[in-house]
Amino acid sequence: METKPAIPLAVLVSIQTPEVDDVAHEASLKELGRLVKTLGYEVAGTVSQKREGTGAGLVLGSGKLAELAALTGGSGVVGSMAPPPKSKARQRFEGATEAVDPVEPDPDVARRPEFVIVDHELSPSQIRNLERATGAQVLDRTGVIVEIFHRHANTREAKLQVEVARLKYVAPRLRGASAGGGRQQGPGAGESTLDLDRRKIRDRLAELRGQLEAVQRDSDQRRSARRDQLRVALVGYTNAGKSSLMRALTGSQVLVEDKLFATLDTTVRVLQPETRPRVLVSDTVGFIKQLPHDLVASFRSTLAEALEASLLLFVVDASDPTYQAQLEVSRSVLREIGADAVPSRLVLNKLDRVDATGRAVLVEKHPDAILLSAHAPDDVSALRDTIIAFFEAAMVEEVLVLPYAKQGLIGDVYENARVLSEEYDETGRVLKVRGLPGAITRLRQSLALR
Ligand SMILES: Nc1nc2c(ncn2[C@@H]2O[C@H](COP(=O)(O)OP(=O)(O)OP(=O)(O)O)[C@@H](O)[C@H]2O)c(=O)[nH]1
Ligand SMILES: [Mg+2]
Repeated sequence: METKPAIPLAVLVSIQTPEVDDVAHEASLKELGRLVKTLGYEVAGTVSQKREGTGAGLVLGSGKLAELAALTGGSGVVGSMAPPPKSKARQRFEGATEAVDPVEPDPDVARRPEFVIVDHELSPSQIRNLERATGAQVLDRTGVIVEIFHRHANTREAKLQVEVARLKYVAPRLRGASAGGGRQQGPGAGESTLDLDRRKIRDRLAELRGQLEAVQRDSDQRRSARRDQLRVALVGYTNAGKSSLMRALTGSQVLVEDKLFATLDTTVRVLQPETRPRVLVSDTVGFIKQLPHDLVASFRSTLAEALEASLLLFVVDASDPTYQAQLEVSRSVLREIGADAVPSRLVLNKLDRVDATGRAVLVEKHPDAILLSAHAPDDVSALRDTIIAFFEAAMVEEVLVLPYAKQGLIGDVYENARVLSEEYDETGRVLKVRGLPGAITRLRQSLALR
């Protein structure tokens, strides 16, 4: 008889430190809930505590810890000799592929949450202590995000990048496990498997990096072939509506979903209706609060699309009460990858969900922003006009001479510039063109070669 595996239950844990106000705390917790749902778990409860900071060894005070343990069925104390239920979480990181852990049904007791998800970055010993006290598997925010990326990655490049980030997340946690594990398992025993694990991880990382380099060379080439084209990139917080705008602007069928990190791979499509020269639009991976540094680093090449664009459309969900914090996060990620020098326009999306008062506030706060709804065709068409106007302003008009011996290059000219007029004289085809200065310089160079 086949039984459907039950959806794993998870308890969220959050600590509100004094510098975090109630709105931000609520929002963060709500976001964590959505992340956990994206992972395929169901949120069974929440334990929050106001604290000065997270203690070195324990995340929660003893009272709250007992409250949490009552939910998960753990002892509520760290000092017990019961070994942590470790490994399951670790095994999953080490390559087990099943999407959800099957849950053993126990008809006698109500199902207990088997995951504790903490809205903070935890040290390896904090994870271990919490696992001991709760009897559940513990994941921190980073662990959840890394895991989501792992499940959603589609292209070879994204898969390789995520595996690198994942191994880098696991490695220090293994190291942490040695400190406590050695004591309990007797001298040497834990240590040697640990060394083996670490060596395996190092070897695998080296192998992955080699593969990534090869894949990235290919994508660099593809990008370099596009370098002179008119390019605009949609960037911003996850779920802001980048892919929705991408669809509306390019008529493409990219994935739009009301979940976090729906998009992990960059897609490039032509702005519709097509212009001359055509404009390429890229949809990119979204950002999130506390995006693990390794993931930022490993998505550098995906985000290179953003770096090389002439214009960034900075998409924000204006209907979200915490949109300003999201904006800040996105800005800092872009700074981190060095894209803050690229000209950008702020796009305040989901305006259909903002009332008149809210709109007035937005206009006042962000006088230069484009306010729109990705679902309103008129708004999208106005955005298209703004994009075109941006490129028009950057374009120059020049005359190129295409020698008779080089007629084969005409396609290149048409691809990268708008041909305003064509005449023939004794030197060749004389073309008056309009395009970006960089594109025209490169065309001139290729016409002058030999
Ligand atoms: N009401 C409303 N909903 C919108 C608008 N734009 C997008 N959405 C919804 O917001 C959700 C997220 O949209 P996406 O386009 O997938 O967002 P994204 O920025 O690509 O998200 P990630 O790929 O996860 O980073 C979807 O449910 C969309 O239908 C809008 O203008 N108004
Ligand atoms: Mg998307």
